[in-house]
Amino acid sequence: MGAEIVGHFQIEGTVVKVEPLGNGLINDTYKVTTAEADKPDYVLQRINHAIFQDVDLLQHNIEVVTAHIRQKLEESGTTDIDRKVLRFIPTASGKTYYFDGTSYWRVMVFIPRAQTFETVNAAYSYDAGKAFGHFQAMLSDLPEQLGETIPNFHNMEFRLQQLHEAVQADTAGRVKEMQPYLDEIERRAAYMCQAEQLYREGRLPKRICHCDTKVNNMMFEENGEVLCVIDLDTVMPSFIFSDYGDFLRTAANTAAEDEPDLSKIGFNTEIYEAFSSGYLESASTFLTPLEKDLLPYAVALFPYMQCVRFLADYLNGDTYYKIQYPEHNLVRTRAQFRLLQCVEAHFSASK
Ligand code: GN1
Ligand code: MG
Repeated sequence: MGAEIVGHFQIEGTVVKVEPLGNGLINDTYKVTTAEADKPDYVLQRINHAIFQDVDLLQHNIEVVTAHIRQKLEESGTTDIDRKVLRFIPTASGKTYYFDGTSYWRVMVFIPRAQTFETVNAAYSYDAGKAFGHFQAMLSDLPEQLGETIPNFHNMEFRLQQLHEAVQADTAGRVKEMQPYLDEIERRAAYMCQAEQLYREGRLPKRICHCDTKVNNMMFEENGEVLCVIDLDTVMPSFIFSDYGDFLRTAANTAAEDEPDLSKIGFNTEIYEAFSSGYLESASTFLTPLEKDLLPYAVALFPYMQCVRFLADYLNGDTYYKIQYPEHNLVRTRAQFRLLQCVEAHFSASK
């Protein structure tokens, strides 16, 4: 099946194998191996069209962003650019995606010998902080305004509204058991929505952000050097908190985002500090004082937002995130809420 799809793209080499790759929660990803040693391997992805409804806009954003970064890297004399920015392969008609009548597909060059991690140490976090700050800095002069590939993606007010709708509908009959979490969420709602409020008052800007800066969306060289940021579907205008906060949500958690044993979950302050100093090193050129002041808010915002999103999906009967077992979204909700409490405990103790 995969090889036939890949045949619609202008790849080099002969496809010998197509096998699943990675563990994203949204798209289906495959590695495409070619026979010839001097030809690249590829990554084939089926775009989750239910979630990314405007694939044309999605791919347009990605093309603009990767071309802009490529140009910046060329101007700065960077070598080995195909390892530092993704390269998408066009189809015969010149588009970077193919529609087979049911699904949308895209193909990019596989970066060999690169690694991704589910957890990182403080040294890698510092480098990752620099890399995400640098990613935002490179995109800060993008001449073109990008569209939102998922409207209101990191809008906290909108995410709460979706949760309220899920509670109203109670499709899966799960609202009653989740009431304690719903109460905890409401208690924090006004604080967590402050970014939207500040934006309306004209005090907080939106910038081009990655919006999915989980640890495993960054590629590292074998020696630990950061290569590039992957998974560009959600690159769009957002508050800078998106990239800063979502990395820490995954990297500074001492356990996985879906850890069932809550006692294993904690906030790793060493990683928090290392990542923050790396991020500020490359992002302080463009951050406003208010953006910098609100970074601790961002650290709490993302476990909170993810808790709200997992809970809404649980209440809706698990229609958005891939799940591996029936209670998976419940376990994820609990784990994110525990992480939020750990973050809150850290910041109230350090006041
Ligand atoms: C999704 O596709 P993946 O696993 O990188 C989600 C993120 C969530 C994350 C939670 C488009 O990312 O927003 O933070 O799961 N992406 C989308 O693990 O909803
Ligand atoms: Mg991913």
